[in-house]
Amino acid sequence: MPKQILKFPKDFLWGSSVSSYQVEGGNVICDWSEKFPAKTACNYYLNYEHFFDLAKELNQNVHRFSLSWARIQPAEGKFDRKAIEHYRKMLLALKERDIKSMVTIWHWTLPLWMSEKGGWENSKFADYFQQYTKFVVEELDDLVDFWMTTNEPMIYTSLSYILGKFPPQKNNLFLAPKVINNFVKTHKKAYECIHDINKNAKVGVAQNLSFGEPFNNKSILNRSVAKTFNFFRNSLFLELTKNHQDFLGINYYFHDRIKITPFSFPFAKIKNDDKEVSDLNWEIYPKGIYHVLNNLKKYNLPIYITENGLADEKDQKREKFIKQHLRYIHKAIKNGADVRGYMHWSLIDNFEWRDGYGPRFGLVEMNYKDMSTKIRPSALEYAKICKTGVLEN
Ligand code: IFM
Repeated sequence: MPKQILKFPKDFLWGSSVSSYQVEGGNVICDWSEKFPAKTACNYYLNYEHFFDLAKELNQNVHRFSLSWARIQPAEGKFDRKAIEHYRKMLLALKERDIKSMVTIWHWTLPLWMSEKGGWENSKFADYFQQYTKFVVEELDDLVDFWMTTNEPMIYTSLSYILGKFPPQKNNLFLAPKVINNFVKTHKKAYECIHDINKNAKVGVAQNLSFGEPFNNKSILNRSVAKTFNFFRNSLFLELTKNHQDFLGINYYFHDRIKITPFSFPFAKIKNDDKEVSDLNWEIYPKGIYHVLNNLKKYNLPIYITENGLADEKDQKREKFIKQHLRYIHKAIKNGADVRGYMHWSLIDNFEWRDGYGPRFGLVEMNYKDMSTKIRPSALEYAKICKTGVLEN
């Protein structure tokens, strides 16, 4: 394609995302910590001013981070004032730097007491979550620009209850409907609770959406299996919660080509082209974000890309990755998708769950030995776009 100058809307938000367990450190005790301890992680809990300075230096005007339920409510009925005051300080530090805040109330880790009660399988989960939400929103709302109740409900359900990879490590497909139903109930209840406290609050969920397409477009069977895949993977949660979202938070990483063979039917095999991949072997498919965004136009809601990124230790692919995704986001905007912001995953290298500290997702490199940080060259390129709102591609 010839070189183009693409201008993003005037008030477009530019930034990056992190989550508490992946960056904070401080040996927090939760359902992950015994088997998969993050230890000191990036020491972000104590060193947040340094990371916010880096975000500012990189011209970012929005920062997405999450609260640690385990720190804020270490025991049932017990809220820790020190922890909540700490998060107030963080929010004030963002305000001082003129960086908007997007706060995820729950990003994948549970306090031990909640997981001992069965976590997301507990039929009263939404009530427990509402108590926690009420507390944090009453304490922090005056400083928060956007709330997100939860992160990637469908991915969590699949990794924790179907594939058995994340705590509580269950392999039971039959538990999935119960967990998804609890996510829907929990989100709706939290949404209402936030709006009872502040009727003008902006509330969403970070949803990980994939662009799923049939491997063989000519086959009716393949097309209908791909449609079913898309329904469960991308639409189900959205459809069930669409009246309880003020904006759509979209995490985009994946493109799936759905292939069926006589041996795989009725289940589809996911087959990718894998032409270009990240360090985690995830296919890089920027065009998919365009299709994902186009499919969201029907909801008539503002859209924020709340995650998009890749593991790329040598920083050889990140600049191109960002620019190509932005190009397709721009195209989707031109085509009517109301996209209002982009948050790269991630500001800094961090604890990539079961993959530990190997994968490097950061715009900023983290040296875990001496805890020093180094801005990667791609981050400087992204910073130019953040500053001007213009992509020269
Ligand atoms: O690191 C995760 C994040 O916690 C949720 N979304 C995907 C990221 C990359 O795997």
